[in-house]
Amino acid sequence: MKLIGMLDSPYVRRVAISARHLGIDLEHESVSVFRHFEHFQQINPVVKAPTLVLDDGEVLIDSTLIIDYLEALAGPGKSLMPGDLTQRLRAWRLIGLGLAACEKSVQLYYERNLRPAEIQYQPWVERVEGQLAAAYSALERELEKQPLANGALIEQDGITLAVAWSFTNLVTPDQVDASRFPRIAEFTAQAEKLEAFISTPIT
Ligand SMILES: N[C@@H](CCC(=O)N[C@@H](CS)C(=O)NCC(=O)O)C(=O)O
Repeated sequence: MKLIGMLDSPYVRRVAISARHLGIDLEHESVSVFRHFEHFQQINPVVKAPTLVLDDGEVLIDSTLIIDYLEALAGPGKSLMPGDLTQRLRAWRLIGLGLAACEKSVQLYYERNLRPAEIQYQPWVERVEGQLAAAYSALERELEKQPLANGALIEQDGITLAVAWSFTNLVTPDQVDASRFPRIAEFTAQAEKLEAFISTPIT
């Protein structure tokens, strides 16, 4: 199986890190949705990263669905999701917030870097900045209520949170003041020391 996409995409990176924690080997091809658009199109005409190409040539998209597939392949006892329903619900909430933070960071990045300055729309930018701050504020409150497992016990909520925070720091660093989100910053600093994170560097 081959994972297509750049590791500076939080979606690609969460798949790569999850695969390692699930004990699944993925070949990785760094193809950019922008710089290698035509090559990407040949692999997947929709040009979405991540793309997972299965051994029989079938193509899967969307990080959450790809991770779902990897979870199914890994089998029982290896899941990155809690078995207990209350904890699983919390994980779904946190993952949703982490993915929203990724999406809002991507939107800001595209607005600032792809749209010519003269047609950037400030009310939209402010709306997205507010949504990004709201997602991280909710995550910070969640960590205050209950710490997240880290280290060898890290699960999908922790992986997604750390990948999101590192990504926002990379593409829109002005949006993430570590002093406003100290628990998230500390959690991510520890997660980035894990082998699976180090071996899938964001840059
Ligand atoms: N919900 C998707 C989002 C994937 C996504 O938007 N990836 C970006 C790269 S970070 C992409 O493919 N951008 C190119 C495009 O949308 O045209 C997921 O979880 O995989």
